[in-house]
Amino acid sequence: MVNSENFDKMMAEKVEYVQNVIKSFLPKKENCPETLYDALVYSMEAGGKRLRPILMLETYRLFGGNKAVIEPFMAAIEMIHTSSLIHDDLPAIDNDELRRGRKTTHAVYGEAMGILSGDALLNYAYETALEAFRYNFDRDSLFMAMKVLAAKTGIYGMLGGQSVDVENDKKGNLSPDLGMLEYIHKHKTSALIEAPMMIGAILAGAQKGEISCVEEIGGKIGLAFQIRDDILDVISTDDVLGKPVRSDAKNEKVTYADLLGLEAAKKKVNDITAEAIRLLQTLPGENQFLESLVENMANRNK
Ligand code: GRG
Repeated sequence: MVNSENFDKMMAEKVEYVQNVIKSFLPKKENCPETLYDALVYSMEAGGKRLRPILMLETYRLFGGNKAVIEPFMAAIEMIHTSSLIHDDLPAIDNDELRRGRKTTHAVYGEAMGILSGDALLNYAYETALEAFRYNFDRDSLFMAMKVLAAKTGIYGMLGGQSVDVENDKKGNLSPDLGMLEYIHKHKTSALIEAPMMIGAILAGAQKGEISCVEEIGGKIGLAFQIRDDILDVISTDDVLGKPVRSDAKNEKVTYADLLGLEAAKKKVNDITAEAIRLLQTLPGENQFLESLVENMANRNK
């Protein structure tokens, strides 16, 4: 593990590097309708922790990867994640007006532009990832990475989980229990943690069994991350989180904190995280920063 002072310094450097990578892949202003361009850039430059591209990069490094071919995928995963946040905030879903410390995209540009910029960013993510085929790199690995990116985002991943989530509330006809909640979290949230880590492993040339292990690790990190998100929704403030707290209560969502109680939910986050780190340590290679990042994600305050 990296000590906390070094961790903060390393994290700041990595975020800066990721920001530059993202910037270099953003659409060009020319030929892009002006408001659509503004809305896209507004949402992508709003900040955010940039965890998914960093998890991708660090898993890539764990397996010895050191080429620029990872960069279009790093930008693409953040575009997909950001598009999901834009849509998640829409009036039809969570109806939130604050995200990443500023007004949500639909609150600034209107609902129609919120829908369209989310769609445009999702599509542009694939245009961006396909840029990797311009590099002199193994085509089978690129194809496998594209497949993971698409599948983990789609109906068998994030979108599938989110569609069950919108029915999972106290007013709906589903009766959410821990099993259903785990399904939702594993798809809605874990899928977009599994994807970047698997893509990092694939592009670094990891073996099939190692990629499966990385998928399992990503699943655990994602589940812990979402339970922590549910806890923060109860115990934090709008200012610290940069998004509205008590959003789950407002939308009558059932969460782990509801079903287990806060203390048991916190214990679950710690137990799953310990298991994820143990599994990471079974993989060849070593990445102390990655282990610290996983630990930090479980204890995060925002
Ligand atoms: C348009 C692709 C697309 C999807 C729409 C709305 C939706 C389907 C999916 C929502 C998925 C979602 C919001 C899951 C919650 C995951 C979560 C806890 C996100 C917050 O991630 P952070 O904390 O955010 O990493 P920052 O702002 O730091 O990047």
